[in-house]
Amino acid sequence: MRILTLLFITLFSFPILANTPYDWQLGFQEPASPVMRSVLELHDFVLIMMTAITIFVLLLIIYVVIRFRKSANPTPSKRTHNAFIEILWTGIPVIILIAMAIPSFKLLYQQDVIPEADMTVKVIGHQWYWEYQYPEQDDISFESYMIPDDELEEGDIRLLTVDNKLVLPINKNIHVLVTAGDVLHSFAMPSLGVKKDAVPGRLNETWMNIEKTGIYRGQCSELCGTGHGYMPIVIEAVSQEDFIAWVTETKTKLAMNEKNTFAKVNTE
Ligand SMILES: [Cu+2]
Repeated sequence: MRILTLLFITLFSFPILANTPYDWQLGFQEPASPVMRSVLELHDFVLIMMTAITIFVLLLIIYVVIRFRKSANPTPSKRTHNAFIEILWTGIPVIILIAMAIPSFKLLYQQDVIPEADMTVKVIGHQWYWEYQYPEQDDISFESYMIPDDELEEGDIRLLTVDNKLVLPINKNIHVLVTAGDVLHSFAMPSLGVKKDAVPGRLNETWMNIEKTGIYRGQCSELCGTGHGYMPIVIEAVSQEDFIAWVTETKTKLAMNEKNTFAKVNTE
């Protein structure tokens, strides 16, 4: 019983930092956008169906093994067809697949059709850092590099801390344009339900609506070279007022630094 309790605690304990991966994590990060909420719903639904089917098939196998074992059933039946059973095992899976396809298509459209956008942000993947541009905020543009291990400070998370975060307002439909400057990358934010390929010469688009303020962490999710594991994405979601204040502050910083090396300004 104690082992069971321990197992239960291990499997179902929720971390304090839900928007960040943690040791022995199972399952998803806490959803923080409507799309991720739907992803989680579909996942749970399909998982329940899968579990039920697996248990049903297992019970069926156990029943057959016991009921039709050689000693209990010495002369096996020679029957090869049973129309009723055949209709059942074709019809039921079809119904199950349709039941799963409907919510799946709904989710696909929810991710794909971009609602009226409140703002646009452009994300550019490079070997091996991200560049963020805010075309509607006077073309603010800066680069975001990972903080290497020897420069980490107390509380920083290894491989998931950057010098310049992508600052975004909460409760806004954010139109995200994704592209790359050199090779394939992928912009992925687990707790926001976003994963979009960054393709050189092509402009992909997606959207997100962040529901809570906080720090969200993601990583490049397309193998892009030796630095692939060292180009995390960190989003800082703030209130609308804080966002406006950040825009003003950043514009001043950029103006002071003609060559647009904002990354340097911020860490000095
Ligand atoms: Cu990459």
